[in-house]
Amino acid sequence: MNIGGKKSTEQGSTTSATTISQVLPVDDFAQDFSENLKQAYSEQGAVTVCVFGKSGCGKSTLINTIFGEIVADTGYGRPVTQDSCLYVHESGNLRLIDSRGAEIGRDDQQLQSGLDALVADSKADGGQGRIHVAWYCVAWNHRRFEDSDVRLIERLRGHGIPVIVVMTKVPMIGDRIHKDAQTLAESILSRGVPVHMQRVFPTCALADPYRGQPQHGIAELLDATYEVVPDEVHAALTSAQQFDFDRKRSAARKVIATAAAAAGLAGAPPVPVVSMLFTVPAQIAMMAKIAQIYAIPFDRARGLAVVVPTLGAQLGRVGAASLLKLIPGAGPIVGGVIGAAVSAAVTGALGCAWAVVCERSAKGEFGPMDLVGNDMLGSLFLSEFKQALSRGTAISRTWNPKAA
Ligand SMILES: Nc1nc2c(ncn2[C@@H]2O[C@H](COP(=O)(O)OP(=O)(O)OP(=O)(O)O)[C@@H](O)[C@H]2O)c(=O)[nH]1
Ligand SMILES: [Mg+2]
Repeated sequence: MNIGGKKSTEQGSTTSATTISQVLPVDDFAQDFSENLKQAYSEQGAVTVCVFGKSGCGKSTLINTIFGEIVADTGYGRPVTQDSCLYVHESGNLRLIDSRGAEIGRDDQQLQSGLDALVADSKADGGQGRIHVAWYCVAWNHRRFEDSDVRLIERLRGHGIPVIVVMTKVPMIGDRIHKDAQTLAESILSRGVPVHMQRVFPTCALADPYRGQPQHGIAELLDATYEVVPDEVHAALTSAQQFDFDRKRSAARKVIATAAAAAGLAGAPPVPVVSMLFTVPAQIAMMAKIAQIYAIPFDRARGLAVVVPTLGAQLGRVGAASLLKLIPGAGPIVGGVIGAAVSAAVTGALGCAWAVVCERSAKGEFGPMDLVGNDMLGSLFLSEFKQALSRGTAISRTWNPKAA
């Protein structure tokens, strides 16, 4: 039950900080967490998205809106072939192929040979580099959809790649898109191109408050992307995208519920309070998976995870039993031991509090890691942990950081 196999000697319902630091050695925790995190990242795989569109049509802006500012503007990526205009950018959970600076119509030959090279590569390495979806971007005000566009889409489909046509920078009033955008969408579809759902997805990735233009269409594009990519890369897509946090929360809830249920079973024989709190390997695996869902970079996740030993130390001061009284129906902690229901609630609360830390970090609320105050992080974590505990064993179902 204990991290690093160390045995707890704690018996009473309140314990000293020294006892907790023996039960929960910081170094052992960091080591175990790092190993679990490495495993979570290596198991997740990557989703491959290929983005086409004329120069300046808004590809990078769209990519940044959905995946965060990871690749599109700064990284040049690896050219697919010599003098290619397709670039491959790779991060843990995302492989992005950007037709940066390419002109469809002018660079057709290069684009097609780059595409063929990518598909051949992916077949050579057992389908690992398979392209899961192509976003074919057309700016609403280009007003033309040419034969070369049709040819490239047909080539993509010929390679078995689902194509989503994205119209970019589309002005909208109320729920009506600009009539010229509507006309262009109709003319694209009249060409009979084999595109997803036989529809065009109008988007505006960047709101323009001066013109009263809202951001729109991004959620629909993301939903369509989930529909076309294979199930086995949904987890990677959920981790990679930084737009729809409901999807991340829902994935985290599942991980928390599974770990809480397992802790309930594992905790069935009563165990000492503090050793139960944060020492179950399944809890560490749960935390690693949640960090992966929120795509927290490895070093940052390790830095943030110090909240757990910090909470252990805080509990040493306030007394673990007083905290466990927050759990509805927990009853008295007899002889410093707790049973299945409390184990499940503690694991659930730990997962919920950690997911809040991860979500706020992913949204950039904490700033650079060296400026993150451990006190601030520690008190956030403790407060979330308490709130989650007081919601009881059903927390994993009801947890929603927006409401917390
Ligand atoms: N208002 C508004 N401007 C946008 C939108 N999308 C892109 N832009 C602007 O259009 C310009 C070009 O956008 P990029 O995202 O760099 O275009 P790109 O397709 O990546 O261009 P290349 O990398 O050269 O092929 C930038 O000034 C963006 O700010 C949008 O949805 N709304
Ligand atoms: Mg670009």
